[in-house]
Amino acid sequence: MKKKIALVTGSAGQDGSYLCKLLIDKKYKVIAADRRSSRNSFERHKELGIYDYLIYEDFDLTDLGSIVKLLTKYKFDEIYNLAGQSFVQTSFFAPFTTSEIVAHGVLRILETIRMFNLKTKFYQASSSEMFGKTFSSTQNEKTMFYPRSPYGVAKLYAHHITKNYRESFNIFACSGILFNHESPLRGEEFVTKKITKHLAQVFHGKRKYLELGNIESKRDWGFAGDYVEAMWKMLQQKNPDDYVIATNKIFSVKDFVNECFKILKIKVKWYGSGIKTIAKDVKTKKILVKVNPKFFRASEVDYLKGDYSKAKKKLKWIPKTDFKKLVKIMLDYDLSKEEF
Ligand code: GDR
Repeated sequence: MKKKIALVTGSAGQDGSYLCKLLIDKKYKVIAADRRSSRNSFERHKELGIYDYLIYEDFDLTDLGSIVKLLTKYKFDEIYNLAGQSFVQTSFFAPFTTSEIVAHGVLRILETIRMFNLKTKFYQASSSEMFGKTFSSTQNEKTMFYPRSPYGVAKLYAHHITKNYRESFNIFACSGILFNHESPLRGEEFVTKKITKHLAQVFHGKRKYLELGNIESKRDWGFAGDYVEAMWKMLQQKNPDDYVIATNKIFSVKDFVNECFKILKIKVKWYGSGIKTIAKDVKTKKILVKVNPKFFRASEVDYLKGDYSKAKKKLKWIPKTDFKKLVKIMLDYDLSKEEF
């Protein structure tokens, strides 16, 4: 049987790496496309043992020529667009760049598919950040959007334009509205990885304390490895559609920190509130966590909890990794990395 060909943009990132592995395991020919500057040394691909199985191509979402060149070079069966500026905080300092990549980048791909009448299926990485200042206790595909950052606004444009091209030009285009998804391969700018890495360093005596922003913020945290399976499943359906992918459980940033201390068997006590919050080791009295206003955002998303019942029903997808297990695999990974 002929191998399916898939394109993964942003392949060097956390999701890109897990998705490439999943597609390789499913015997796809996988084209891994990244901006030259984000390619680094493909550490994540090496970590997952897929480096030698991928075909690497340069790709830039801000450059229409680069998109046309790549999309017409291969006959893709599936395109997964995971590239982009994915850090919410950065989007407040680089709103134009963020919009160019996150919003117009998607339009460039869709226009290329339309103009060249490409028979590919298309997956767009939408985000729970689009719900932002939500008024609903859980968010699903029908919940109103209220983005709270240039990143969230740009993602919302991309979400709507994907739907618009699906409806206007009959393109098989799906959006996965993914809630926060983490793993040992998560970038260090995101809070979960920062916590596990910095606490592993504290544990091994390489760092005095962990500094955080808003620790009261609540998220629905899942495992990236589970979530890429949902992406693939979306493109295997008869009809294109949009799906929320989440765990339907919420925990605060502080809960995440406390879970780490539990695993480390360090008893801590929290003192103060807001920017004056600290956590001290009960035994040694040393400060192990401090809140620093530097890490607060211009406007915050306080609470996100995803209702994934549509994905459960139609895709037969459920998250396999719960919060405790997720924290454990991330912390164990960093404890072993930081040991020497
Ligand atoms: P988020 O993830 O913005 O939800 O977007 P992030 O991990 O950056 O923040 C989660 C929450 O933690 C609070 N926080 C801190 N965040 C960071 N990064 N660093 C800190 O020191 C810190 N202290 C507290 C934040 O204020 C926030 O409330 C992620 C990204 O992966 C997006 O690309 C993706 O679309 C969404 O998840 C779903």
